[in-house]
Amino acid sequence: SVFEYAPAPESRSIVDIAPSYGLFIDGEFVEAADGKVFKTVSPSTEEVLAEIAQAGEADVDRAVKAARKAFEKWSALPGSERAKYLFRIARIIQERSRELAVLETLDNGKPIKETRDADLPLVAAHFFYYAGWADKLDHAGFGANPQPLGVAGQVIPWNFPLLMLAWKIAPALATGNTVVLKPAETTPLSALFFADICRQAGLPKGVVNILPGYGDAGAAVVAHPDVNKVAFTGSTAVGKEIARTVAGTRKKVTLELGGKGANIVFDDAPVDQAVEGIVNGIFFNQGQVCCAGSRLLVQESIEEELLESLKRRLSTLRLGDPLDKNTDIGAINSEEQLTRITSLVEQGEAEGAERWSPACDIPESGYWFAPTLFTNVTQAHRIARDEIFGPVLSVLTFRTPDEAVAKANNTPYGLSAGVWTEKGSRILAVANKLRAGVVWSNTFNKFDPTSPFGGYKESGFGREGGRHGLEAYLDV
Ligand code: TXE
Repeated sequence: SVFEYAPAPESRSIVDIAPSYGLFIDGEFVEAADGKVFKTVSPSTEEVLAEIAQAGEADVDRAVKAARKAFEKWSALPGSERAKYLFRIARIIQERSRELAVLETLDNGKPIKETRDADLPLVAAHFFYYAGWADKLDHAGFGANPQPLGVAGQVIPWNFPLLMLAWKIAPALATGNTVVLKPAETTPLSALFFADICRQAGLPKGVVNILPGYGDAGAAVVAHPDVNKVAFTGSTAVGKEIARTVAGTRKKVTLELGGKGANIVFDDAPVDQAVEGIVNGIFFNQGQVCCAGSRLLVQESIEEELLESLKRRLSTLRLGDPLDKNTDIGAINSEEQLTRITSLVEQGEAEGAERWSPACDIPESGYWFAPTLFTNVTQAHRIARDEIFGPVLSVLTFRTPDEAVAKANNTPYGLSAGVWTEKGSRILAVANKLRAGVVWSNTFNKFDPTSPFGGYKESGFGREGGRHGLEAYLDV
């Protein structure tokens, strides 16, 4: 029975990383067809963590075939049976969450405080939530007997490796689809650990296949003729390429892309609370968050007071070893990302914005970027327009609510926004005018599996999470 749960053997103690890992295809860890491997490093030390089999086109084909075969039986199971597997996966994630949190922190560079208190609880919550839907799809408002699509090809990024996996895999399995998932090249470890959890949960072979590799492997998953649905989270440029690939096929697609979220602070906002929200909005996960509040729009009359308290607060942030539970700011995920952040910040300075960072010791090895604040920013500056995806906040001001809304919406993106004010009527009036998939009020970066998440405009289309997240995996 799937309810016979055996705890993890003692040997699998925290941070027991093997020297090499295979691809996970049809329930087995295997080498890549062409024998290729790549290395994953710890961004905080640059130490090699493990060697990983690198998927290519032949492996994608093999995985899709396994997923297709598994689909016949998996989709025919009663929803209540699929739910048991998902509940079991959720429980094992909880049981093994310390190992997973450490692994994620090592491979990604984010603080253990975040993996332990945010990523892992949300990952488990996602599986619990969608497990609950598996036998209630008839009641989801989609009509009687909604049907799964088939094989879902899923490509995910490195900023929330395991959480993005959960957002993709949990609804796919609950609805009776099978999965071929490609994790990001810089963060394959937690997805491979998850593959092991699937085995531990007794999930039938081929229902979940995990193919670490680079963009070419992602492109092969997207293009495979026997993939019925594509789900992608990543850059807007790759999202557009994927949209072009699936155009003219019968594949369904959901895209969750970049953002340039505005955090709007009105003069009646509780300043201390707003400062916490601003810090959380842009420094959580080193700002490598699609819905980050990367633009602060502050009402002119309180600019000085707010910036003063913000700078004071930034001076208390602790940057360093992500495994230290007191660390607030960890490492940037990769050298490439660090280069991208650095070059945009240099452009900000070159365009005349004023750069400020608190004093902080940057470790000698690893990829680091100090929390950074830009004032004297105009809407034309690149740091006000481009997604930086790093711990960099651009501050702009406004006088009236209409001006705040106009500036907030002045971006090709539309993923998130925040509104800080004591006035309930203003929250509703402003939120309804913001072209963003999520608007938080007097808080920021609050996530919940019951709530749909996704973008307007170039931030993508389709929703993940909540009842809406089921829609992307069903024919109704
Ligand atoms: O993303 P990519 P990168 C944004 C953020 C960041 C920038 C670049 O602004 O600075 O994108 O990051 C796979 N077909 N976001 O280069 O390349 C790739 O292997 C199919 C926002 O890391 O989009 C990885 O698994 N797949 C974002 C995944 O796509 C392809 C999160 C994401 O990588 C592919 C990440 C292709 N042609 C970056 N090329 C968010 N929305 O949260 C690459 N991939």
